Amino acid sequence: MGYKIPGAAMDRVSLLWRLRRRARRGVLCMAFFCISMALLYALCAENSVPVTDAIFGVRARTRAQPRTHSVIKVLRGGAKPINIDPQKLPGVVPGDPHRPIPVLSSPNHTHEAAADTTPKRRPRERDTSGFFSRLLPRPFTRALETLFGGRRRGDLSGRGGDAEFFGPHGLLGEVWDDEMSSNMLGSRLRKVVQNYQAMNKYGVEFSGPGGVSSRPKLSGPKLLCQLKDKVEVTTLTPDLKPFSSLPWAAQLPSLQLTSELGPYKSCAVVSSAGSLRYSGLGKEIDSHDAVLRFNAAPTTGYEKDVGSKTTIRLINSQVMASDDHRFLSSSLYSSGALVAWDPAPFSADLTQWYNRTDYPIFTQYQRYRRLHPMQPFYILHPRFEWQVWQRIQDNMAEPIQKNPPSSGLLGTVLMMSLCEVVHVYEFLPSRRKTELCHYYQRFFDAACTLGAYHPLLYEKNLVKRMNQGSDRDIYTHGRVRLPGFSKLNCTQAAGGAPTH
Ligand code: NCC
Repeated sequence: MGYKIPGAAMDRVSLLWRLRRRARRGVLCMAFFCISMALLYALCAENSVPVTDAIFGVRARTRAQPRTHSVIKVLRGGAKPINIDPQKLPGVVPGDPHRPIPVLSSPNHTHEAAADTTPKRRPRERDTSGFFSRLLPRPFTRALETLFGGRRRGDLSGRGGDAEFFGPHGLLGEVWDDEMSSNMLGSRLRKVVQNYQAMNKYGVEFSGPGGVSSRPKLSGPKLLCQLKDKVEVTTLTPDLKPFSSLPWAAQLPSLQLTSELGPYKSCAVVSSAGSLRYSGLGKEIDSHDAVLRFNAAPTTGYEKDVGSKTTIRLINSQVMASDDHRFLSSSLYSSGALVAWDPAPFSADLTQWYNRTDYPIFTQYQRYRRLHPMQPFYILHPRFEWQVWQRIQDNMAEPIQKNPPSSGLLGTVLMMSLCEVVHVYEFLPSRRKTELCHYYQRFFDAACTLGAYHPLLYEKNLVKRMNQGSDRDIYTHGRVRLPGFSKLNCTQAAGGAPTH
């Protein structure tokens, strides 16, 4: 007679068996979910779409940083395109203007002040790829890197996250090399820069004698004289067409900025770079006769590093138009004189530009003037931005992005026309170089320092060539010294400069 399992025990066995089967299914489902997530990430990373955006539609960001999902909304026509031009975001791979791809920027970075103060050149490249990366296909290693936190700094600078640009052994070296080229960038950022080089949103027409690569490299003094001779810092006045026939023309200052501001003896231009953090440069910056700052860069809370004096604030039209910056209501913009600029088509006259500004600079200008009629507020003539652009392109061995220079270089040239000597801080990164975009935000993106939309890489080459200070000053203070135009004697130096 066989052993008979009692009914209750039978139920328990089958219950246990069912539970084990469910647990097995659960584990299988979890594994499937994890693998799908990893694959999804791998796909997103390959296509440079932030995975958090792909999954949640939102990405951790700081207040002033444009939202990636708003970019997507703009592309779908779900938001007013006026406020965000996705093509100008630092980490955007341009190409198809209707489908720009945001580049994944490295989400994590610990700020470190370098202890070593000896300027030495570091090795250009480092292979830090691990055991798994050699064994597994790239998408899987990317997924593993993400899951275990390996995909961090240096991602934008390319080579699949292995290259490091800003660290103590970074590709940037100790002091900016004035022959930096887009070929030295990692694959992701190189792609961004090269796409912008090919794109021509503003209809730039430029062909120098003999092609860009055959031009001789000019000495610093010759470059400075070229800049002085060929660039004119002009601002809009009410007598200019089409403004002369517009009812609000009287809001424009009747005199040029250069005849109303300055001359100053010693000036500071404070870039907004993350490397200003923990710099302790505040006192030195404030000791200058005039200080120029950019866009929404604050001083409150950062006095020790960036000082508190603001004589001029140069703002781009995006800042004026974006809700995030509260241009009309924030007290940030109320000290010193304001100077605004907007990217104009290369060959447009003022009327054409007036009807086709990148951002609604004139509407915002009128509104601001009504609220703050006593504050000096100038608008740069768009000719100025393209004259500066031509100086950069003319002196580089490769085609640069066909977009206007960054506010950083525009502000530097503006100050050179007002001051006897100009000190530019952290435009050429010091030993504190970091992927931190701005000293006032927790957002990391190599493009902020190396350029994406703006030809920033080449602007920095030009400034390095013109620098009259020492490499040590750059390394320790991020400080460049440039002479003001009034102090340049160009009759001799400009003699050998090529004429264009
Ligand atoms: O970032 P931004 O510039 O305001 O910085 C001012 C100038 O400082 C120099 N800089 C900045 C950061 C960094 N890591 N390295 C640097 O050398 C640059 O010379 C820069 O011009 C601009 O040029 O107007 C820019 O403005 C921002 C943005 O519009 C404002 O900050 C407001 O949010 C642009 N960013 C985006 O469009 C997202 C930036 O590309 C250029």
